[in-house]
Amino acid sequence: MRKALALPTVALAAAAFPLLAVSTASAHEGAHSYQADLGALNQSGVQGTGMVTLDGNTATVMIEASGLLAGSPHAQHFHIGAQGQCPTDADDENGDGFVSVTEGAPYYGAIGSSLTTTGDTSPDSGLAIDRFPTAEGGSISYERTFEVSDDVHAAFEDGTAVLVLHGVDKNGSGAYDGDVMSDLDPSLPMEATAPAACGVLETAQMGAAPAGGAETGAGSTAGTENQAAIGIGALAAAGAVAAGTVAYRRRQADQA
Ligand SMILES: [Cu+2]
Repeated sequence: MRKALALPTVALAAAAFPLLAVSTASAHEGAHSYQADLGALNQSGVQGTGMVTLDGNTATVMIEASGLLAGSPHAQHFHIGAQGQCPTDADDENGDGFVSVTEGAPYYGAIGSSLTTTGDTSPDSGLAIDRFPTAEGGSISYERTFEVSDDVHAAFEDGTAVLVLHGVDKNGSGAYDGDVMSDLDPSLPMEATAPAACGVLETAQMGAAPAGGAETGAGSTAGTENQAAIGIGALAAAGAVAAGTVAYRRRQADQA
């Protein structure tokens, strides 16, 4: 009878302890958080925020954006390997009325990761339009955890990672169309691939604040200031990032 009683206790401890271990470890291993404030390109009117937590090469990405062409897919990428800047609408070098992906490349570089909803996230999926978010009501709320390459990781560390969302209804027709064809794929309208929003992924301090504030009295002041500066939305995002990381690790553990 004693064994029958003891077994459930062991099982409960085994189930609970890994979760505690994961949340403690991720705070102390130095996961880094980055944030991009998205600015509109091609007069899209798009606004939004990207948040990325990198733990080694494991990236948890959250994007909230609005003002996009409703009901249409929007390619989204980390661009890397250039100046870590965004172009402006004045960078329409060929005068076709669009700042294109090619014209933006000197600023934000090539695709480092494709922020798809399922499957491959490499540059190979850069135009996998059926695996990018559709902007229901003109908004995108994206979250995914996946592995990035070493060069993407390096770009985050040296400040040259840039978040770019594509797809803009420049002529206001309600669809991707028009006479100008894409510089990336001549079978697609330029509107489908032209950048709609861009933001440089800069280091966010929020990743370290909760641990310091919780452990020491001195840290609580800095933590409060960060919370005020970053805002409630970012804090909610931080919680979701942590939850996503745990969920991801559990999946990894299940597969192992
Ligand atoms: Cu892109």
